[in-house]
Formats: sequence, C-alpha cells, structure tokens
Amino acid sequence: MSKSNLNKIVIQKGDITQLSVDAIVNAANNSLLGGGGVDGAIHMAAGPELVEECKALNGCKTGEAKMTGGYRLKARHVIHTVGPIYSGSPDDPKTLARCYQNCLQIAQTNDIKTIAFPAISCGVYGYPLSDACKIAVETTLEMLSQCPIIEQVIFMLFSDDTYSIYINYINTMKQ
Ligand code: AR6
Repeated sequence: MSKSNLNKIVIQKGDITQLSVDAIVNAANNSLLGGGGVDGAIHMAAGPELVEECKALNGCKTGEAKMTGGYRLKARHVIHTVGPIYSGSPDDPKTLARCYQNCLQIAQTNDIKTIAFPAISCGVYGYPLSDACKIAVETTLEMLSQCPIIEQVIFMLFSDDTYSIYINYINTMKQ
C-alpha cells in the first residue's frame, strides 16, 4: 500500500454534522430512513428534507453507498453507506472496505474534493475499533491513488477512544 497520500488524511475529534466539507458520510441502515447514532444526528441537523429525498432512494444494500443533498447542513452533500453488523465472519472486513471504496468512488465521480467519514459500523453495529480503523485508513489510501479529485479526507471521531486509536495508527504509519 502506498503511503504517498497520507498527507491528505486528517484525524479530528468532534461532531461530523458541524463540518463545512463537500460531503459528509452517514453510517446509515438499509432503509436510509434515519436511525440513532451519527445517522440520527445527521438527519436532525439536515432537517426533514433529507428523509424526503432518502425515501425516493429505495434503501441501500450493505456495503453500498448513495448520495443526497445536505440541506441545512454546512456540507453540500451526504453520502449514505451501510456498514456491516459485526459478526466475526471473513466477509466483515471486505464489506466494511467496500463502504469506504464506494463512498470515495462517488466522491471522485461528483467532483467532491473534501469528504468526512465517521467510524462506520463502530457504534451500534459493534465493529472492533482497531480493526475498523485499519480498514478505513488502508482502504482510503488505496482509493486516493485512483481518485485524484479528492484533496482531503477527514476521519471525524466522536469518542476519545476512537480518536486515539486513529491518531496512534496514523502516527505509526508516518514513522
Ligand atoms: N459525529 C461523528 N461521529 C458520531 C456522531 C457524530 N455526530 N454521533 C455518533 N458518532 P453508529 P453504526 C460515532 O452507531 O455502528 C444507526 O442507528 C459513534 O460514536 O452511529 O454504523 C443507523 O441507523 C461511532 O463511533 O453507526 C444504523 O441502524 C460511529 O459514529 C446503525 O446505527 C458509528 O456509530 C449503524 O450503526
């Protein structure tokens, strides 16, 4: 894996709904009609227009991604993806990687230069944080080499423990 795009990755702690980026990623469920966690926060901040647009999308399969407007968010777009519910199966890492691949592919296709991800599947869906962090960062680095449009990828982490896992992993990679 090439580390040449590590300088495009930023690790931050806080609320993804407050970011002024071209797109924020939502860790949604298959219905795309809202839920708890980051999904609930994004729908709350975007306003009811977001669920109206989502209703027309007919849901989203696990590992896939779909884009909507950002409405009352500072972000212009929301890219909704559905992470795997962690089960310990060998498919889990592949499915989680596909979430990052599909979101970044949508970004590249839609001229999205700045994008922010939450820790997909790391809340209700129970993915072990260190494993999910490694998949998020490595998949993003692989994709960035094929997605020249994307200038910055922010990993926006909500909890102290998730933030320190990402920071420590990135620092190890930079050594
Ligand atoms: N900004 C950034 N990260 C956040 C925020 C926020 N405002 N709020 C929570 N997180 P989760 P999942 C973090 O459970 O595991 C929903 O109900 C949180 O600390 O939101 O993919 C959906 O509708 C955690 O690290 O998503 C689905 O049913 C991370 O976001 C289901 O949960 C993801 O936690 C998806 O579960």
